[in-house]
Amino acid sequence: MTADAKILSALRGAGGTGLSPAMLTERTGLGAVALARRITELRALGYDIESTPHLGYRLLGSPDVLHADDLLARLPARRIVGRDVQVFQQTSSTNDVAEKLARDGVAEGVVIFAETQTKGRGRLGRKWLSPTGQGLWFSVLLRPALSPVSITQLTVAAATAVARAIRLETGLVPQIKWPNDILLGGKKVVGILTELSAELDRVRYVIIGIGVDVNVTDFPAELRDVATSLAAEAGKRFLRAEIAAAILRELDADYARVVRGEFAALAEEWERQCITLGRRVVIHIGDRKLTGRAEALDSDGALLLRGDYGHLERIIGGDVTLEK
Ligand code: BT5
Repeated sequence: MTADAKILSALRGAGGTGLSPAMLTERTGLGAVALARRITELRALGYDIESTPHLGYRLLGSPDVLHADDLLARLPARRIVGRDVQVFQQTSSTNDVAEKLARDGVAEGVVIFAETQTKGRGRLGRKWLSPTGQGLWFSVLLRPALSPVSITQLTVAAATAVARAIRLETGLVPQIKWPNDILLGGKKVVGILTELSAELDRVRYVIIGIGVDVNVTDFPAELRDVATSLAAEAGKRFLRAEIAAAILRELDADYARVVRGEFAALAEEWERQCITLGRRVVIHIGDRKLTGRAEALDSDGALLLRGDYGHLERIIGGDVTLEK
């Protein structure tokens, strides 16, 4: 842990009680001079750190900025997802940054955030809007020992984890639309883009890119009817670092479940929140158009579609429209 992460984590742990300079020095292992310097820097970043002779240091407020040390300080000690966190002010796409790290041989678990993306993307080259400072635009690098056909398990795990984190942090009740959308009130609030590099029977790495509209208030006209944000649904803004940390904690837990082979339990939680299953759907896959009833997930995370003539088809990707 970096010095800033240690300070923030110690202060957060102490809550309203505060910590004397001596205790903070002891908890962080920093000397008094270094500690004072770091506190000045953190205040300059917008952290409201009070210091009084009586209560010592207290963290009264955090700014709505993404700061790698702050995010690290909010994560559990033992973890894979969020092992390392990097924050960029601007990138083309966080998936591109993560991919470069993957090719350089960086270990799994690193998470790349950007305050904005100039080329945020969805599936099939679609654009992903990433307004500065208003959402969470990030990518997680993973190296699971899964076969390429099972990779949809990770998209399902990611959607389940993000939906759970949103529920826990905001009280809102998200719905999942197979394979990669999370909706609130029928509008998209999260998009997930899973990209992988694989050989025939072995995954080299997977990058899970996640976009969460946290405090986006002003969507462009073409998205207004289809997109929403946590703030718009809850009627109040959220501190992005809190939502981010909750998502990383849940992602870490669910990634561990997939790696341990406990996908079935995860899929049950997913199915309870899924609005696709049991519905008549139209699925576009490239030029193909399929219609039928979305019946279930299979053990790899693929969607089983019961076609109009009774046959069962296994779908691993595509654009789903729910029929009324
Ligand atoms: C997705 O694609 O939903 C995957 C989006 C993944 C975005 C993350 S952000 C971090 C990482 N870095 C990236 O470059 N990407 C990932 P798809 O299912 O194809 O949906 C794309 C469609 O969603 C667009 O065509 C728009 O209609 C809509 N859309 C674009 N921006 C949006 C936003 N901010 N909120 C809600 N909907 C949006």
